[in-house]
Amino acid sequence: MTTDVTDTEVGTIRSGFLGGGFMAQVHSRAARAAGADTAMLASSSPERARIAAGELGIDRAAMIDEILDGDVDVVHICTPNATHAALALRAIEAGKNVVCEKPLATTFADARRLADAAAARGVVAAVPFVYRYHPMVREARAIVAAGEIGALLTVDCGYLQDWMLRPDDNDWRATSTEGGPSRAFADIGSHLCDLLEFVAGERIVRLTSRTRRVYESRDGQPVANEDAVAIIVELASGALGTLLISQMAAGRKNALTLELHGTDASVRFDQERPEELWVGEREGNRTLFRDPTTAHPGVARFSRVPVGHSQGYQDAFNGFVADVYAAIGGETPDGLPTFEDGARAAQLTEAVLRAAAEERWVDVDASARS
Ligand code: SOE
Repeated sequence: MTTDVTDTEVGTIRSGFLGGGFMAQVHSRAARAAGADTAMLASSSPERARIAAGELGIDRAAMIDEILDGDVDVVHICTPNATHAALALRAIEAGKNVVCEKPLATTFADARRLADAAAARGVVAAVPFVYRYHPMVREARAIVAAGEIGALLTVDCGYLQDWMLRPDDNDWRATSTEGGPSRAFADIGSHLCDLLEFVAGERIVRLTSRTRRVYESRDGQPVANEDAVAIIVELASGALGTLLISQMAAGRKNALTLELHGTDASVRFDQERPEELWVGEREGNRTLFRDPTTAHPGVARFSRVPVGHSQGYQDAFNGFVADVYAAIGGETPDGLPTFEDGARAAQLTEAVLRAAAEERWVDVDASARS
């Protein structure tokens, strides 16, 4: 078990950061925990970069070009959604490894191009679907993969927040120019679908959806995308399920829940209680707690602190960045979310919007072709 995050030191990796907000803070903490030099940060202005570099403990502020063309091994893109595609392509073309915040791009075509460009250039290119790094998510995935729930029948999943509940709650994500055509789904539904497919070990093949925009404007700004999405999904095995995504669910702060029902058992993960995994059976239910000594093979490495000391979101992020840096060092860590997964999320986003607009079932793969 890795009890000391510096065990995952990757030596002298030099990291650059584009953006100076909350996600840049999370990324830079994880980079330092992985033993990297957090060398440079660029933001929307030189002054903003200077302030953010000081607040986040980055060696120095820089201009974007200085980072993309400069002496860094990996670029962390933590800027508004609409800027991701161009910045990620620039970094790939400069031969940099890239960690790009989700959504990777606001269209599937752009996301697909980025995944292909990263593969052609031979750089490590990752997207932080970090909920994969909670140990009890990996335990759920191992239980399903071992056939311990039997054949998957149904799924009941959700991702609920309330930070956009009030009419004056606003954010760059709500505008089409910076946020893109989808907000709630692209921002958090993408996490939910990634985690569902990751744990279930199979893909969503068809879906139908309805979206809802509650306020046409926020804080005097027109709103261009959705607050909530209700989705019915069909997976490759024929399993059926419902997904509810909302950023206006009063009292729900970051309530990502995943429940899978099989012919023998069910499992339920609740991101707000990440140390636990519920297992349900006809003969009775039980709650598993994170414990590397009893975990399934391959799961123990995700425990980063001793049992009984709760692990959380930043620990999951630290595990993700440590795996990115290990991949830069030539390793192939299991379950690393790459630009391929970012492209998948963009493909699902377009399928969800198309199903809602045309009020019909959509074949996910086909929807991306037409
Ligand atoms: C806001 O919805 C947000 O910060 C997302 O952008 C993150 O991806 C999610 O993990 C938490 O909520």
